[in-house]
Amino acid sequence: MVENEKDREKRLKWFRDARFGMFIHWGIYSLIGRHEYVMNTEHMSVDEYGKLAPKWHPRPNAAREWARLAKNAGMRYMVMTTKHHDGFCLFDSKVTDFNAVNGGPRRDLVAEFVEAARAEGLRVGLYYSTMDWRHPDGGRSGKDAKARKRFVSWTHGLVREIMTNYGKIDIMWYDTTWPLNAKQLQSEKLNAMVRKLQPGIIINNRSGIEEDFGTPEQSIKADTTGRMWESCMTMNGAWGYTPIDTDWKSASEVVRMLRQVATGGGNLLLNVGPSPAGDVPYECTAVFSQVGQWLRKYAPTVYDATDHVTGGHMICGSYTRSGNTLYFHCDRWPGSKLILNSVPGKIKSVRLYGGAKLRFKEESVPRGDMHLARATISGLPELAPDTLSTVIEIELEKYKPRK
Ligand code: H79
Repeated sequence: MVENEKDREKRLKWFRDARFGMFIHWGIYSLIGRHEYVMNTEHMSVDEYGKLAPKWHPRPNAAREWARLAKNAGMRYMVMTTKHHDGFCLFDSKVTDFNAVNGGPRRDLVAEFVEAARAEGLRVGLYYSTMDWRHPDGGRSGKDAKARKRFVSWTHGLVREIMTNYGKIDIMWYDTTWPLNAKQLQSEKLNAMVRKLQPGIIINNRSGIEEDFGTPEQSIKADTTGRMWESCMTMNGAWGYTPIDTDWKSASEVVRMLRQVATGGGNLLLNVGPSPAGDVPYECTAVFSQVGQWLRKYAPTVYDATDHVTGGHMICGSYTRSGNTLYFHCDRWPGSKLILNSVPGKIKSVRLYGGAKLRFKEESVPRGDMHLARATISGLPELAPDTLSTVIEIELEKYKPRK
């Protein structure tokens, strides 16, 4: 049955409102600590790589700490890798032996994850990469029809397991289909099965079919067609545990990314690569707690404010908007006076978000045969009240979208 737009929007409602989620990349690659691609980048054979599995002994229920961190950071959902390109399944499986219950952990890590996220009231997504470096048919299925038949049936079997064994799942997060296209992978049939097993589920666009939402990776790029989107970003440069990469994002960078996704009506799925034991790197926990603290004050300026506000480029920051209220997020504090160009409407009042009213002056600056609008807000504190980002709330008489 074809779903109409209204029903799709109903299904997507919680996701559109979620704004912020935690991505978890965890697997036997975490033991090496050099990126989740290590099997590929260091040319490890299937046998050599497989020897890692029995060596993995993560702490029981490590996911509970991740879920508490996520909740405290203001995140509303979590997505975890159930199988990355290396083929190791973090869940109990009858389809493959290469799984967490059969060796190493000897526990179903997906079950632990789902239980932990639910306990914190978070929505749950499962990541599954249909690319597979281990399965003998994984690579050759691109050209060999017999291999493809086996590999596609194997893949559908694994997806069936994760969509069957853990109760309600909110997001199906596919990754790379290489070497197959959607037709070869029979993605239409695959996703029909997923929707039958999980009515109400939201599916990303990486099974080769557009489905419910777009997934810009390592970039924040709004979809301006109204289609839902979610940017996934790493905290350092890798998804899997890579402590040698110390180029961590700061709390202000995360707050800025949140404002950027809010402006474009999308979500931020921010990644954590836990250690083999299941510990979240300190550099992440520190940033998450600062972001959470900021969000407790400024939540409405990013969760409930969307819509692209087209103002001229400004060095101090940028807007989100809710109705006739603009929120100017100061990435760089201007000192006692803030000058805004091209405010989209006549200003009624200005205040520090959650604080004192501020003076303002509106001018029309002649330029050739045009008049350019400039607003000067004064009486600001010399130093930024909030170091991560201070928001100035501007109430307009009526928001006038600029072309
Ligand atoms: O799971 C994460 C990535 O492993 C996966 N998608 C996210 C969510 C992904 N698969 N493929 N790609 C991303 C693009 C591949 C980039 C690569 Fe590379 C460039 C692979 C080899 C060169 C980056 C640099 C990874 C290894 C070295």
